[in-house]
Amino acid sequence: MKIARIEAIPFAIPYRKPLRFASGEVHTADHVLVRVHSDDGLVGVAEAPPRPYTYGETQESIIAVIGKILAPELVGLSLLERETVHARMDRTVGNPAAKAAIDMALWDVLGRTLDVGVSALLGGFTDRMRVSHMVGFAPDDVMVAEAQRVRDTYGITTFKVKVGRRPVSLDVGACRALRAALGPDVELYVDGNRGWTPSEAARSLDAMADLDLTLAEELCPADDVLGRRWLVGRTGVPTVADESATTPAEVTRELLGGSATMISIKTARTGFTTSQQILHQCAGMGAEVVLGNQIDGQLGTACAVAFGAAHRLTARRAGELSNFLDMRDDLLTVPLQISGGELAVRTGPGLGIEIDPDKLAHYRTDV
Ligand code: MUC
Ligand code: MG
Repeated sequence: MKIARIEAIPFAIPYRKPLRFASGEVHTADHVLVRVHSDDGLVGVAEAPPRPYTYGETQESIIAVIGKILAPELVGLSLLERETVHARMDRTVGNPAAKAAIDMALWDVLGRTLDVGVSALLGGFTDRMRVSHMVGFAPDDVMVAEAQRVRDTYGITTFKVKVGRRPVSLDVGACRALRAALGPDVELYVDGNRGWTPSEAARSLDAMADLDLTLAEELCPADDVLGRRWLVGRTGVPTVADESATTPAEVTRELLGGSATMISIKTARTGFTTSQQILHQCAGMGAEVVLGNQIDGQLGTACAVAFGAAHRLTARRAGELSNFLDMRDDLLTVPLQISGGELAVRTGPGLGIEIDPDKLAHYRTDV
């Protein structure tokens, strides 16, 4: 039951269409497959999606930090020594996606070793989540057509609309077009990826006051703590901290400082162990959470739904679990399926998924 070897394998899968948002755009999933091998011959997997514009990580940096720093510290530890695993990883600052993928792959191999599903090990609250779909920047009619297609094909009725452009009327117009086309029964919320100043954010929320937006995520720069606190005091829309709350310490600052009222939990950056820590922090402080998406592929999404369904607080509202639909292909032997607006947790030990060796051979970029 010991960690025998940790691999970090780069792969690249193109998107059908790019996802565009205020802090960047994604055309290809240049991710890293992390495999943790146990000395019993079992293998746990997870994926690390680099988001340079948010955390400074790249595919190359993730491979380097795992290969040169993290893996050598962890090989030889028992799969059950999770506190020691984290104490050793925490000697190195930053690198959230690299650490998160190691953490989740460790849970996967632990589940396989014990012959138990990871979601059951984490909390086992339910076996599925409602899905929220993210709509990126495009002309209004294209955004509307995408939302309608996703609703009609997958039964999804919750949409996160990317905002944060200038002039702000671009996004106000897009949200207005979406509400008009989709009607009152869909849930709409917005994510600015730090694109607006507090005054632009306030003006935009005022201009959209009749659109019944349920949440406003990270509209302003993450470091603009006072500006974001001013915005919270001025709007009735709950404000979600995403890039400003990437660690338990930042979550404390956001909630106690009053610069956000809710927290986005992303397994791609805090794995299962630290996401649970954040979740318990939020539960203790009476703050709601959203299960977010770091533009994950199917493997990352399988991890996210395993976590989200495992806990009451994350399962309460739709999780952001559909970005993989924009990818041309993926690595799993059995693809994830969203239907009736829901995604089910995979059954089977660990994460309940297998990597297709032919697909990996095709998409890996290191051979
Ligand atoms: C989100 O919630 O911001 C966009 C960039 C990123 O890191 O995640 C996505 C979605
Ligand atoms: Mg966000």
